[in-house]
Amino acid sequence: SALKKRLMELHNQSERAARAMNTVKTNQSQTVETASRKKDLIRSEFSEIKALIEEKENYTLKVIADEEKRVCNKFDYVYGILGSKKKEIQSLKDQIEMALTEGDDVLFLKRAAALQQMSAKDAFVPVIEMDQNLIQSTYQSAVNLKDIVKLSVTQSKEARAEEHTHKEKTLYQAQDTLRVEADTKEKKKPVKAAPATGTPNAAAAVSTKELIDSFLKKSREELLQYAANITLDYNTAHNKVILSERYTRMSVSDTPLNYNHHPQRFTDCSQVLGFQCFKRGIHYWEVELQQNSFCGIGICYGSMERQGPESRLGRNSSSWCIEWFNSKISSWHNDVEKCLPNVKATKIGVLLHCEGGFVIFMAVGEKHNLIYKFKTQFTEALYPAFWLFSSGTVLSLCQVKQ
Ligand SMILES: *[C@@H]1O[C@H](CO)[C@@H](O)[C@H](O)[C@H]1NC(C)=O
Ligand SMILES: *[C@@H]1O[C@H](CO)[C@@H](O)[C@H](O)[C@H]1NC(C)=O
Ligand SMILES: *[C@@H]1O[C@H](CO)[C@@H](O)[C@H](O)[C@H]1NC(C)=O
Ligand SMILES: *[C@@H]1O[C@H](CO)[C@@H](O)[C@H](O)[C@H]1NC(C)=O
Ligand SMILES: CC(=O)N[C@H]1CO[C@H](CO)[C@@H](O)[C@@H]1O
Repeated sequence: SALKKRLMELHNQSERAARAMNTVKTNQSQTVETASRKKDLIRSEFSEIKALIEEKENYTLKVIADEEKRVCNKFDYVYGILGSKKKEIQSLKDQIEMALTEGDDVLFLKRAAALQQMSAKDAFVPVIEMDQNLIQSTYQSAVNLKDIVKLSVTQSKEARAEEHTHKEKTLYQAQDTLRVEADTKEKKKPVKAAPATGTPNAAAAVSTKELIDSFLKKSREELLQYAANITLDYNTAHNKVILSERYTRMSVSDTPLNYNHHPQRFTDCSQVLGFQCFKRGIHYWEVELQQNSFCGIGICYGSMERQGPESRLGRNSSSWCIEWFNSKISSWHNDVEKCLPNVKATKIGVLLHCEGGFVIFMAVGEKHNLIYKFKTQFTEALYPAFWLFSSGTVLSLCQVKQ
């Protein structure tokens, strides 16, 4: 009966295997179903996206077509007028020719007198053209839409890449932790406490505020006393950022440039840093925006990441910036965005006070010139930093004469 028991066991085992097979099959078909449902949902999301874009395309094309029609109608009208004018002139010409063949002198003189009175004015042709502002802004709206789509598509690509590296990092960290634990068990090393970075007290906060206010009251001439000449650091430039005019002008290339590999180079975000860095003192520089649909001006620590979505200005704890995103202006630090009122100025002043622990962004030449101020305790040297996204964006560092 040991054999019977064995048979029982085998019977039970086989039943278990059969059940497991069923589960696998059921789970497989469930997976197929779930995936197919999700794919349908994604398809419908994308067809909605495409419809929205197509609607925008249709609308944009219609704006141009309407303008074309308006101007063509005018051309037709003027052409018609010119046609009847031409007929009028022709008939006058004919009448004069007839009169010249008149044999009877009296009749000729009479006719000539009458014809002298008649005149044909030159036809006036008005200037007719399409509204260039309308055409250009309509085209620009399409370019902006493209930039937004491009930006969000590349960002989700970067986020996916980051997810993978993050998983790897976590794995390494887990291994490191095990190793560290083993070490401490052996050596019983005391754990060092992290240095305290206590919040500044109220008195200090008040004096910082006063200090900032005193800078906001300064005229541009006074600020220029702190002027720093800044040039751009080629080794940090992303391979779509073109540097020109002796490293003071930056723009965006449509095709990747063949910059050599460098550990300081941005690989994912089209950014570049200044060559000069500031650890102490007060520094002021100005940046001219020549086309600012998508760009950012800020400062960062030299230790800021150069890879992955976190290397974008303002998206980490090591950088502070103002960003122009289509028609929106925001401040960014530590991945926190604050929307700001629009500014017309195309020249932006940056005042960095290292010891005071603040950076002020100002609209040069505007009455209320404050765009935004960040207050913090800087712990490392700071570099001027720039993000340039859309093609056509040009930023120039103003060289200050002293
Ligand atoms: C086989 O399964 C039955 C009921 O499912 C149980 O009573 C029995 O003890 C099992 N036999 C063995 C040998 O595992
Ligand atoms: C099948 O699905 C169930 C419930 O979803 C789950 O508990 C089980 O682990 C799955 N089995 C396999 C082999 O994937
Ligand atoms: C856009 O225009 C095309 C052609 O006129 C038309 O077939 C299509 O339905 C329009 N799309 C939308 C979303 O309005
Ligand atoms: C900045 O550069 C300009 C031109 O190269 C020079 O004339 C000026 O003295 C410099 N200013 C400072 C503060 O270094
Ligand atoms: C390098 C760096 O500063 N990384 C930080 C960027 O900011 C996020 C939070 O927004 C931090 O988690 C990162 O450590």
